[in-house]
Amino acid sequence: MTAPVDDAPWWQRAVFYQVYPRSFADADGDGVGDLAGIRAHLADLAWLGVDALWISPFFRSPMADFGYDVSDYCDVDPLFGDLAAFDALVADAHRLGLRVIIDWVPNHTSDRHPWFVDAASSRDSAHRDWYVWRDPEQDGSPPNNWVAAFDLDAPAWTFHEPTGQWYLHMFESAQPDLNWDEPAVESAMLDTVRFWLDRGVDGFRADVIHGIGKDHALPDDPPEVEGIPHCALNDVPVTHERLRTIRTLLDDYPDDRVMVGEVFLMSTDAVATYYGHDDELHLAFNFPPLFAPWLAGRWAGCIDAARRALDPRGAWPTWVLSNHDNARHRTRYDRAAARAGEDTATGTRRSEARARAAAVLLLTLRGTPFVYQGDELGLLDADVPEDRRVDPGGRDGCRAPYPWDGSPDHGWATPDGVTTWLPFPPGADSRNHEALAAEPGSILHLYRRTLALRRATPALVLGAMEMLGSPDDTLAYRRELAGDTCTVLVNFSGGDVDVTALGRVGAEVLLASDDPAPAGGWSGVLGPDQAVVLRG
Ligand code: ISL
Repeated sequence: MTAPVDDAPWWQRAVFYQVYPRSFADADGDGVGDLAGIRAHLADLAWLGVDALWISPFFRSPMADFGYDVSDYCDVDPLFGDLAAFDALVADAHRLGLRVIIDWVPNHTSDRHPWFVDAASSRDSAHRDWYVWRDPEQDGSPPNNWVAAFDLDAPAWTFHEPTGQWYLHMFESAQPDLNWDEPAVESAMLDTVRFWLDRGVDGFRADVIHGIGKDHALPDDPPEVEGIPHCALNDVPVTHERLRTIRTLLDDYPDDRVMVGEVFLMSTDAVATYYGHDDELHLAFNFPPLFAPWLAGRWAGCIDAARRALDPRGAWPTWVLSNHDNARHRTRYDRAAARAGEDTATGTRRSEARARAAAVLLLTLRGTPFVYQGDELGLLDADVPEDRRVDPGGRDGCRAPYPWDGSPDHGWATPDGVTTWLPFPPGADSRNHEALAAEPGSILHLYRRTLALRRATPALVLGAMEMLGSPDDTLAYRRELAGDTCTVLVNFSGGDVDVTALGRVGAEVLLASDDPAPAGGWSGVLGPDQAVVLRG
């Protein structure tokens, strides 16, 4: 029975692949990736077997936050190409069956956006109210205690001498927050959405979308907020109204355009509210798994929290292990293990095995997975020497250029004297796309096999998910759709674990994270950091 699969919107069935355009592929040899570079490698992504790309910002930008400071929402920064290059990319992607979503940055603009330049020109300017301005307190201090995301010692406010007021910025001072209470802001930002929908994009990843509503009173934050800067909370009802307006706009277009929102709240219950009642975000990132260590208990908790928060709303989960803002999961797991006393020899052996098992976990949970570029090569974060660090948020390591081959410039065609904007990740001479594509046992092929298995197995895509009791340090779950079932077992420990009690000895092994061609029935014992998918 295939009807439920065909009926479900594409974004529930899809595996997304996040492209960070500065670091994916470079067609013009300036050491920074570009749209033509992405286009030249679309066939590699189709070969891998992902369904859709999310491309991080490529809009005009002074690059204070590497594109998340936008100075023109409706144009391509010359560093990345032009609108024609974007159109060509989308046309080729669609020909290959790949969908394309792009980043939308609605919370803030660049301070060089013409709107802010005008807003800062005088208190009476036409765009003054498009941003959040406040008078100083009596002692001259900022209006409240909010701190900026990348420097928790600095206020989220910058004093603008010429006009004598503070302006709000959740991030860098070069990223002033838009004031969505001003109707003209909402309508101008909706126009930017229409602009790209009309150009044929399949949807958007919306940056810190929960920021578009803010409490008018701008109250002080409580002293302790878990893991995030205080002003990132912004959990107010008006945001949901605005999301409903955005949703209506998207749903009025044909072909199921999607919006996946970055709701940077550490509570899955809170994130769930941003799906509304199937009338706000189609999808929302859920970040606790992005910070979860490689521990079965923590993962069981994340899975349970997502089910409890999302299922009653009929909301569809998302799963993310890595992105451009955080250390890659392989690096995170290795660091945590080293802190816990794992020795180097064991760590080296387990590192790759953990990355492989995590891939199988990511791609078999119920929900839409997002693969961060390079995770399919098992990349580690680059070691970026101090004199090459560029990001104000300290996130350079996970943004290292993608190594395409084993040549000295790893396929980046940089002329003599030009270096890539960041150094390559460790071991790129052998850990690169070309080398791993030539090796059937590589992690790249494991991703490809798992993606192929997903496509061939509707239960893994849309099936219900039931957790099965399993020994300590392991997770076991069954996926089921219309009578088709398969079972996923994951071992989070560095030793063998006997799972015979699950009664699956002899079952057909559809996939094993450490073995390209598992033959015969399952033994009932999970190897160290091994994940397997069994039929039935
Ligand atoms: O990067 C972080 C931690 O190092 C996060 O707190 C991050 O700031 C948060 O996820 C919001 O991220 C998004 O908006 C930022 C931009 O710098 C990030 O790259 C983007 O993903 C501001 O636009």
